[in-house]
Amino acid sequence: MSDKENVDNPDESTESGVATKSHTKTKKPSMYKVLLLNDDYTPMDFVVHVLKRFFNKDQVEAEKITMNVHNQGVGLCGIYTYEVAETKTTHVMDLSRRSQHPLQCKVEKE
Ligand code: TYC
Repeated sequence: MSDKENVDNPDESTESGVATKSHTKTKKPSMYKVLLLNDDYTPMDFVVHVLKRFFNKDQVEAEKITMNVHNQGVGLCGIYTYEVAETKTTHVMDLSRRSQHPLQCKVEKE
């Protein structure tokens, strides 16, 4: 807490006695995990494509995450602020539905 105080007036020795704003809000936003869930029907290649397109993974990383989901039932795509996590999840679910794959994606508070 103390390291977040007086960030707009770091040198208190120069204080004039006139009140200035001394407490800047620096609260970090809550972060949210985007998770992919396994199913028996979505092709591996589609999952890899989703991870590259929406989560900026390269081929090798996308294949690793896909196998992780396939073997463990769930896998981490990334950790984002709430709006970014929800938007990415919506994009994944939209493309999955339009492609007629049952792939599920969900947001979980970190
Ligand atoms: N289990 C799927 C299959 O065998 C592959 C798959 C991987 C599906 C990851 C969903 O999130 C997923 N074709």
